[in-house]
Amino acid sequence: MVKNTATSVVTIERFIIEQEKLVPDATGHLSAILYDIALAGKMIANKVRSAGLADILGALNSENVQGEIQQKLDVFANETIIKAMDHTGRLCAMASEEEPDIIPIPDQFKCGPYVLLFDPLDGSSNIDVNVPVGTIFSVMRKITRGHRGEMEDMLQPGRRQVAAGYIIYGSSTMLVYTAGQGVHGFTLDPSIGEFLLSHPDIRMPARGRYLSVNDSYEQFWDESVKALMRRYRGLDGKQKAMNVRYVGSMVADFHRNLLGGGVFAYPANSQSPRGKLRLMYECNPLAFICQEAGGLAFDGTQDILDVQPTELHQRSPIYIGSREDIETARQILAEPLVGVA
Ligand code: P6P
Repeated sequence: MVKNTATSVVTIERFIIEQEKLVPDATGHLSAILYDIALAGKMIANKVRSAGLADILGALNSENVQGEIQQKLDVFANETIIKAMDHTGRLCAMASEEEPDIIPIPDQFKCGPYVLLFDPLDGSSNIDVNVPVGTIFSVMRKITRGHRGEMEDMLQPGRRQVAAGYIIYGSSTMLVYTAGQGVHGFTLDPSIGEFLLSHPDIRMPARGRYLSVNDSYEQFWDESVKALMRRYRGLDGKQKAMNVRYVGSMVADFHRNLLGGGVFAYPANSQSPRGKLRLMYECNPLAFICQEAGGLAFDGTQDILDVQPTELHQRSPIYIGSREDIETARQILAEPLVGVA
């Protein structure tokens, strides 16, 4: 008798097709975008893994639109994603953290019904010291008339995202995404070059163990933020102290909190009144994932996903993570502080 050798191995391709069947009017464009991003992720992972050997570590003598020194891997990751996506006929435009304006689809290629926004390599200043970095992406439908994507197609509130995800180049390479039907994680098996389903239907614990914040900015926070951090640290006696874990790479900090529960906070401060992190391709995609996993994300006054963007590279304060911990932030940041003028 032939032994059933079928394995329970589920590749990301198979999973995406199964998910597509849940959407009656699916055209296959979004599924194809997700495959293509997975391919780009494998190519970037390959370079990140060997960065210490190839001549691809270190900085270029160039700055990106954020005024940040570009790392060689930043530019490689940016170009890899653009080349993987610009000819497929799924997108009408792209936007990247590394590029000042929207990236049009070359004339020789067809345009499609979606836009892609991405941070090709978030946390890249950590590359040379082998700290995990990540690619973050966000997909929305085109809303303007005509074939070509326009800025208005990009500047939609995060609630309009149809898919979002990240690839974390850590101890293993993982792709985590949502298309509105839960959050699912895939681990790259380098021996076969496939992302395999390893974390189906991720749910974020309602209350977290970890607090991720760079408190070297404490002197610049307003009093309500200081009160919130005292609460998280158990210093006002109202809750158990959270463990502080701060990698300085948002994808790494977020991923740990997604799986283990916790809060990542990058508050506004007097030096950076709108915080540091970018709304369109850091805060929005991670907020969509977080919400789909049962968590919350807000900017200190409103849900991140409700913010109406006005600029492609605008920054936003962010408090993102376990639902109950973010509700605590809402309460404390909304309270008029007693005894403070
Ligand atoms: P700071 C990396 O540069 C990044 O954009 C995020 O990945 C990270 O969470 C944050 O900045 C770290 O910023 O000011 O704490 O170094």
